[in-house]
Amino acid sequence: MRGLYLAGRWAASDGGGSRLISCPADGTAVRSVVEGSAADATAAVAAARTAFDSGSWAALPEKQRGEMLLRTADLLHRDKARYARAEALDTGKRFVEAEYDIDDVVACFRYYGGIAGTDAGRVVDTGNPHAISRIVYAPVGVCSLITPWNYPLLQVSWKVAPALLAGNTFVLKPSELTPSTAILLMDTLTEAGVPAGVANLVTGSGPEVGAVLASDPRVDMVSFTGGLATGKAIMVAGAATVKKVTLELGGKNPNIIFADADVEAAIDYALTAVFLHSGQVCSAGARLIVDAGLHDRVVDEIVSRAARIRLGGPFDDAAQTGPLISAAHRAKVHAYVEAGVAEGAVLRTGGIIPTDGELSKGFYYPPTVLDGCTRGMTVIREESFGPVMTVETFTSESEAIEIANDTDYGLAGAVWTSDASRAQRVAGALRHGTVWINDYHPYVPQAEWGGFGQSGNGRELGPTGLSEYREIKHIWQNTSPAPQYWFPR
Ligand code: TXE
Repeated sequence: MRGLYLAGRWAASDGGGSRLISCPADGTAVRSVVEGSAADATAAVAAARTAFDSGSWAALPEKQRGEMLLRTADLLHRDKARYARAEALDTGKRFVEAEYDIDDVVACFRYYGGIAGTDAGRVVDTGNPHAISRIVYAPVGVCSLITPWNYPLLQVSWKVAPALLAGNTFVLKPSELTPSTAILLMDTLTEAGVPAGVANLVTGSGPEVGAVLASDPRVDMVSFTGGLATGKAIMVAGAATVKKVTLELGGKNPNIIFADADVEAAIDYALTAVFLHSGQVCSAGARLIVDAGLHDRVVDEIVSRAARIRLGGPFDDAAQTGPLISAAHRAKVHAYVEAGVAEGAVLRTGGIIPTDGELSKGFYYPPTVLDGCTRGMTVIREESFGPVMTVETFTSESEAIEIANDTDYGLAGAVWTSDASRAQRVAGALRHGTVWINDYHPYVPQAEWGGFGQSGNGRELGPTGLSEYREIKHIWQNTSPAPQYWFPR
């Protein structure tokens, strides 16, 4: 049984237990993993601290660390089927989607491996001929990396790759629901040459293991992706020792369709925006905001297509999307739908938990459309993180922008229009970290990802995603020191 990887070795838990991981699609047992204890988390932090303080990892030329990331990418590609299978069984998502995810993980490691050694800081022009002033980078130190269950290895890769490139050591805690690919990754990193103690893993729960990783004084930085409430708790826990904290906490993402949009494309993408991976996507376009004049045409068609989406398990070739991650999560999603209806929304399709046949074995929830929504409703304000589309309407561009920005979050959004000026105007006005124009969901590891408002702090991916794992240092050298006698002799 695995789950605890400390100082380059698989270890037994100190006082912890075990957890059976089962597939959300049908409840079949996947594997037993270590349910780590607080003592395990403390030991992992100690291992990462010792490795960091030895100085040897940070002292390697960045290029060499980059080569290890490139090797990691190659090994992940080699073992793609194994990784995708593990990911599909843990999450219940379709195997083919899990394969896409592993491709994205490979791309992330390749990106960070590829930029190694391309930015060593800068020389500052001080105007002083007797001074050399340089800006250089140093690793932050020991990083706690805490990740969720929706895109398990992808979320891990967005943190692990830049953390390693920058010369940090880390303790990774994947979601207790989906630890399998994080366990596999430890062996892959070791095979790629990452030295003992640099990469450490503790599987287990948030309150037990995560809380230690967020508060241990020997941790310099916490990078977290997950829910808003947990993100706030992590900030509080880190405050005692002023840790650097970066957070990605989801969103309530608007998808705006103007009357001049390519309606067929907008409808097609609106479905993917929110129903992909059954809505368990931080950037899911859950809020459809449509021109009032287009409402009936767009919503009728979306409702009819949503009702035909086929649910099924990872290896069901006919399935178009999978289950939710857990019974508890499904209950939460359903409660949001019920709250919406209670607050006046019109349930157009979905909203009923399947109780017959194969689907009754898993945590399935049907694609659901709530029409006639207004801004004060709970289902508009809070993230359901399920296959739930809400529909709001507008009658002017400024109203569309106002509705889309009326959220505590600010992760992502889209605008559909054939008017290039309007597209740029609206994209510029949206207070969201990613804006798609006539598209939804694409991202590349070269471009930053993260949110405004309560969607989080900091950015992942791109050069900024690397900067988050760096301290910035100014080195000043006086090349010909001579007394100044500010204070007389
Ligand atoms: O997340 P948690 P949950 C949102 C989504 C979802 C909600 C709750 O709306 O419904 O969050 O999901 C660890 N100290 N997102 O409860 O608990 C936990 O073990 C340290 C958005 O599953 O935040 C796991 O590893 N760590 C999202 C990780 O935090 C703690 C993706 C995330 O779990 C901890 C997932 C603690 N006290 C959910 N408590 C996104 N941004 O993409 C828990 N954890």
